[in-house]
Amino acid sequence: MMATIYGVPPSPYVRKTLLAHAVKGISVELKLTMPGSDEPEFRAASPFGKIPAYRLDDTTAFSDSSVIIAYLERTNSTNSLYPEDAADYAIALALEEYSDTKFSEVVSALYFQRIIGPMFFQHDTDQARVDDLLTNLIPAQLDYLEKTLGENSYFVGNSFSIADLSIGSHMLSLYHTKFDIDTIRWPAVAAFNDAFLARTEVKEQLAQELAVFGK
Ligand SMILES: N[C@@H](CCC(=O)N[C@@H](CS)C(=O)NCC(=O)O)C(=O)O
Repeated sequence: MMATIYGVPPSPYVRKTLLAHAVKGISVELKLTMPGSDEPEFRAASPFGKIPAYRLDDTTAFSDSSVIIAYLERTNSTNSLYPEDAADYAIALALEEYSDTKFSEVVSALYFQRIIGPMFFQHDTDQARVDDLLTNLIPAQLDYLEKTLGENSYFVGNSFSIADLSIGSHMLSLYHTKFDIDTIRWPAVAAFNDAFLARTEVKEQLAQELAVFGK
């Protein structure tokens, strides 16, 4: 039986979950659901109305992108997203956690100000907030990511992991905002971003999102 994801593709956490399925070559049904929807079937999977939520069958459902992807890995080890080495595994999880909280906080704020707010909530842009995000808050996180990547192409070890998937998923929000990743200040982050955008499943995901935005 095919599992169901509740959510909308431009949510960074739904995006991350859809991409994990694509990386592993697992089909999944997407049931378009807005955050906060009070649809009972969705709320049974996500009591607080957050997307993504996930349903395996009539009786088993749960939410949170990290949880869904951890489940997926247990059921299908193809293209594993978690490093084998215990220390690398911990570091990858720590970067996923960082990305889904601290990095997401500033990126999602700009994404809301520039794209989601005006498009879906008739929200007027707060220019002072945008300026602070562009000049201070986002650059500080890109400095951290640049230092973390160093000379490497992946955040942990020599292969694509949950850390790259999570950071890349939020970078795709940044891509929508047209934030310019300065290649002089952040060469490794810019190269990581280009490589992420060049992945087949990311290109397909992006096309799906642009369709939602009517672009
Ligand atoms: N930790 C969660 C975060 C999910 C999340 O915050 N989703 C947002 C949409 S991008 C949401 O549903 N927000 C509505 C809310 O918080 O009530 C995950 O990884 O899935």
